[in-house]
Amino acid sequence: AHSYTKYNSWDKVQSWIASIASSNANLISKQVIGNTYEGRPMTVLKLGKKSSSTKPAIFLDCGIHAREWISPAFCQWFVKEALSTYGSDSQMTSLLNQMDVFVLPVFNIDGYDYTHKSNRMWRKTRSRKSGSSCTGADPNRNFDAGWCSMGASSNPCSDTFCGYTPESEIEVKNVADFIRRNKSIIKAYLTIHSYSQLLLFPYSYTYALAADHSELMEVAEGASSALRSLYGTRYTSGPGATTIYPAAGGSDDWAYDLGVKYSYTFELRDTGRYGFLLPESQIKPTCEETMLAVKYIAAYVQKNL
Ligand code: 0X9
Ligand code: ZN
Ligand code: ZN
Repeated sequence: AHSYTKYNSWDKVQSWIASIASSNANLISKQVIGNTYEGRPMTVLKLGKKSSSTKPAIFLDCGIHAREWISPAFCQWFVKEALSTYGSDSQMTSLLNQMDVFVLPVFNIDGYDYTHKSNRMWRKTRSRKSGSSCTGADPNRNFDAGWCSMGASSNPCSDTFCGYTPESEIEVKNVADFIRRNKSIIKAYLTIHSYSQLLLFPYSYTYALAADHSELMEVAEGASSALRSLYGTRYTSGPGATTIYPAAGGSDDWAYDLGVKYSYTFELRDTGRYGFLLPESQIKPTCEETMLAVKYIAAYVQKNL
């Protein structure tokens, strides 16, 4: 059965998506934005109170990298918390009254499924191309942002293979098309990874500072202190290139250059003791503390609409 405190297989996440949407029709609608390479439907949940006018929105995705299991766990937690606190938590109520939150619970579904069935440490998509014996590209090197210029590999066998062209991975194309289509309403882009306890923002494809560097840093610092207030978990904030490493083709840089100012990459727990193999006992505390950071950013965005 599905559990918020376990790492659910794709089959369980998929049936959870169907049931949570059908039992909360007042606050959730869903739309398929395309299929993965292996044909699985990519479903975006739209959370928010229905309104006659178009609402500004936040886009949240999880599971770009297959082995980072705490990430899809967070998106599921976020949906549950949003539904269960709407009407009682004043911030969540006001957020979902005024804005919509688009949630893509698992971005790289084929890879996620593969980590459950074959190779726990798989990172990339599962696409194949004739002429190469290696499978998959790194979806976070496949966006059209300084594509493959640094911190990415053109070797199809590398874990950071940038793909044959920008958006060659159908999952990346589906998400990029969705964000382009909704560009006028999307005010923030949040993407959840693990691990290292970092809150990153553009740029990663260059050492140049983003035009909004100071504001992005201030909001990141506020979000990190909100996160720390619960269990003392320490996060470092900063631009990707200098805070983790330079790496082109990432979703955060792409969204920012498209015009989505509040673009952040979370690297959740831990700092390496368990790494990608974070025990299930840490799902609840990790998600609860991360909620505070996400809600901090959402409140800031809402206040500055
Ligand atoms: O390398 C990545 O894609 C991310 N780290 S991870 O360990 N989860 O793989 C960091 C992404 C930071 N942003 C960009 N490089 N654009
Ligand atoms: Zn990642
Ligand atoms: Zn809670």
